[in-house]
Amino acid sequence: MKTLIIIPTYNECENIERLLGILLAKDQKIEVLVVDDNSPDGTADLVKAMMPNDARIHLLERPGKMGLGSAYVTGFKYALEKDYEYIMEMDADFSHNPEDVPRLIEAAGKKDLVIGSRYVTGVNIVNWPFKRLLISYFASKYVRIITGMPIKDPTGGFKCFRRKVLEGINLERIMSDGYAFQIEMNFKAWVKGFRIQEIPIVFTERLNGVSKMSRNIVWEAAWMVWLLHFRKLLGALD
Ligand SMILES: Nc1nc2c(ncn2[C@@H]2O[C@H](COP(=O)(O)OP(=O)(O)OP(=O)(O)O)[C@@H](O)[C@H]2O)c(=O)[nH]1
Ligand SMILES: [Mg+2]
Repeated sequence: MKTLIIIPTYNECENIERLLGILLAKDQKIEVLVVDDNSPDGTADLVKAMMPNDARIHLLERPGKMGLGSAYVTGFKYALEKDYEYIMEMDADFSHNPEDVPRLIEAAGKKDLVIGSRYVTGVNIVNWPFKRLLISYFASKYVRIITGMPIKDPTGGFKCFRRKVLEGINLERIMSDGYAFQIEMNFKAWVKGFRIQEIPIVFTERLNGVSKMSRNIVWEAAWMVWLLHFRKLLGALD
């Protein structure tokens, strides 16, 4: 059964080649899909240069920076058109350790959605300023209290979905883009009764390249949890 690792990129020229090399060397059943938003630093060109050497590298190019959530939705649709059983989300900046990929896939063999979690065993984050850590940690608690969803790291972006989860969620109706995108996917999977498991990972702040995340994605997440909660109560979650 094949795995597709979806990697959204925006200016990741310092990371992408090395990351793809490591991932593809792990297992022949692993393929990668880079969803690049016309990165000015030429990330897509580096991927294209690698493609003739390995048929397991795929690339979707979008005309401009359109956000993380829509990049993943595009990647999910691509995966569902093909025969992938395991579909993963992963950042390009090595915050997610490629060495953890086999563990996530293995766990997904027995579950429907596996989340690489920073908060199962204490706080596993390297190199974050204390303030950012506090925001993330309490945001996770806030999400849990309002939605009732029993997930300790609802905003984490290192995940493995079984195909049926993505088939069971209406991808046209995904509303959010930043941290809220992760919450929304988890919430919709949870409401549908899919089995979710968190496994511990260590998250390391990026060493190369710059962050693309803005302040307002925190606010998007803050109100999105209420929207999701009330839609569920009204039976209007789709
Ligand atoms: N295609 C696409 N990829 C994006 C976009 N925004 C971010 N990314 C990618 O999504 C992943 C996560 O973005 P980051 O900038 O690392 O966000 P973050 O991890 O919250 O921020 P840092 O802690 O600073 O790394 C990276 O692989 C980015 O290149 C976007 O608009 N489009
Ligand atoms: Mg990052």
